[in-house]
Amino acid sequence: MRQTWRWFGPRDLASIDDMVQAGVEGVVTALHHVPTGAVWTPVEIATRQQQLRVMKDGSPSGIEWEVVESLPVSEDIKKQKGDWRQHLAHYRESLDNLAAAGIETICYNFMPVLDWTRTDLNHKLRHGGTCMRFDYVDFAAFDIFILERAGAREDFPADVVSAAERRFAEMSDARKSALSGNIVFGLPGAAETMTLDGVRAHLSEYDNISADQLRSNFVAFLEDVSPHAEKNGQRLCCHPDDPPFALLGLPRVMSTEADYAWMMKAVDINANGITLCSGSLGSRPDNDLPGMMKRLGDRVHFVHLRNVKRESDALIGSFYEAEHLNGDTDMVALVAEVLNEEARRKAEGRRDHQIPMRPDHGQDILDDLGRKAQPGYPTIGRLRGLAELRGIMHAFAHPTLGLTRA
Ligand code: DNO
Repeated sequence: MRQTWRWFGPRDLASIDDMVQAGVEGVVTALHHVPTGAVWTPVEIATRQQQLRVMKDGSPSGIEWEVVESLPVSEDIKKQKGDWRQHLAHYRESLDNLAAAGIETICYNFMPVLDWTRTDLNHKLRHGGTCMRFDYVDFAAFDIFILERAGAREDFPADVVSAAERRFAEMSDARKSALSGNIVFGLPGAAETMTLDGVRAHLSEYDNISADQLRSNFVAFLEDVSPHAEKNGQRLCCHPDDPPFALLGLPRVMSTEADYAWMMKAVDINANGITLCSGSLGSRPDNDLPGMMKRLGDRVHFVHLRNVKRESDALIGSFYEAEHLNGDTDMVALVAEVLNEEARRKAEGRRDHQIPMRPDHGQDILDDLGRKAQPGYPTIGRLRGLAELRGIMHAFAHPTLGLTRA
């Protein structure tokens, strides 16, 4: 596995020097400042590449931009409205420009309106650190009583609705606005940041878009861009819905193994692949991560290693972001499957036999606390995750265990 690290650009509190000290081998980044739908020009791409190549003292960093996360898909493309055809042309052009700069792995997602969603960004843990959390009752309280979305009540089980009613009655104004902020104002990497009215307007655009319609729009996107990526020697990889279930009445179509199997079949080429995010998928008990890696691995082009702890046995429920080795996903079994897949590809002579992974998210611990990094992206918590994952990889690579690191 290629050990990569997400970097949000020059304003990221984790610097190039930090990444080098962490032993990172490659960088995951994006042109976050370019509006969704616009072309990523060769100049902008080259500027980002240059920024990465130098340390504070001017010496070479030795690390390169290896994965794009994300080249965002516009709402117009998801809805097939407005400028969607032009946005597709821009997407292909951005892929060409990235290919010319030597960048082959491109992550994106197909979640309507909201990207990833949490209700708490600083949930206090017993050890004194903090993590992100998704509280289903808080989310229901937001949807039913703050956003006041028509039909919201019917989308939750009755016990959740009554718990949300009680929760909302006790909520301070400060908590109400923090909760709204956490949910809709955009977490790092999200393409859009919005107001409550903005969300209502976006939601109404999906009134007539069923899950099946969204799937068919998704296939149109894939049919357009993935053969193009294949021709360029690139690999697209779709990030799962986070959390992997429908929110705010919006369709979500990339939440389960069946969704991925369907997507791969819909356009059956290598460039139409997967970002296996163990944290996103892992918040559903019916997603078996090591099994998914085994069965879908042929087209897994990027891996996010992260763990969550589910707080109930229900299919949909609350969860928090656990330590990388401590949640509900068996991380050792998952890493073993990724290494098996790499060995299989190597034996086949595939040039993409090394799969980039990044330690995804991390708890805020030690000096992370109060440092106000991007939510979910503290330096020390992530470094701890990387170190733990690296330990597993290292042990598996040892000849006595019989798995070879590609
Ligand atoms: C959160 C991330 C997401 C992800 C996008 C991919 O940490 O996993 O923001 O980058 O959904 O398109």
